[in-house]
Amino acid sequence: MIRSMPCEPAPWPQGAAHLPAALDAMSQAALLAEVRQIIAEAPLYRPQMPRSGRPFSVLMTNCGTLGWVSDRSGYRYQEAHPQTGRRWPAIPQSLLQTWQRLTAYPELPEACLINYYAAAAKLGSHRDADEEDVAAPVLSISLGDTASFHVGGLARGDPKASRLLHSGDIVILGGPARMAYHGIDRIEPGTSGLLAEGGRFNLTLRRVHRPLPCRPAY
Ligand SMILES: O=C(O)CCC(=O)C(=O)O
Ligand SMILES: [Mn+2]
Repeated sequence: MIRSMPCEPAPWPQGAAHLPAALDAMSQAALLAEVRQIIAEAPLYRPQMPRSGRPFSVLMTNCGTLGWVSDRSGYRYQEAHPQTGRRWPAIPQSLLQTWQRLTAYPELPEACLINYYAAAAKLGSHRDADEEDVAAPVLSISLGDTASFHVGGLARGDPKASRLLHSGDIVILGGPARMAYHGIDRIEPGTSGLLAEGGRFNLTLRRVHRPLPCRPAY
């Protein structure tokens, strides 16, 4: 029996964009060096699920004026690393420029969540829903091993479409897809030589607060 192979990836909802190879090899290496510096100041740690305290399979840290954290008391943004108590390092200029180049949003992101996926790590289907400003898109960058990423609709049970995200790819969830369910189903170990230790980093840039309304100039 001859089975036809799909030529096109399954369509994503309007507002969800996959930009393959958005960063070339040099930009990926430069960004990775910046991520390593951030981790030296703000070490990766293992977050816990609200209430149960069950550990995430993904390790996390942040840069920016705010960082996203999760522990027994819930999900939230805070100004300091939960273990060191120090403020998060600044978001690198290169990431702010990527945001400005690829989003039409007039304000800069305040938070950059850095996830590290070892071979067996995954991230269950969820919405990025802890931000006050949902007019701003979420922009995320993949570095390292390939990952299978799904996007669904606004309800958990809506159909999902998966794509492989390679090192240097960027995903934007904005407009009607800003609150879409999404997640990482698996990592494909050994598919990238970028990280000496293997695995995958994902950097998610988010605007948290709504921009302040313009004040009249008296
Ligand atoms: O790793 C990814 O590509 C997605 C990460 C994500 O959705 C998140 O951290 O909220
Ligand atoms: Mn997310």
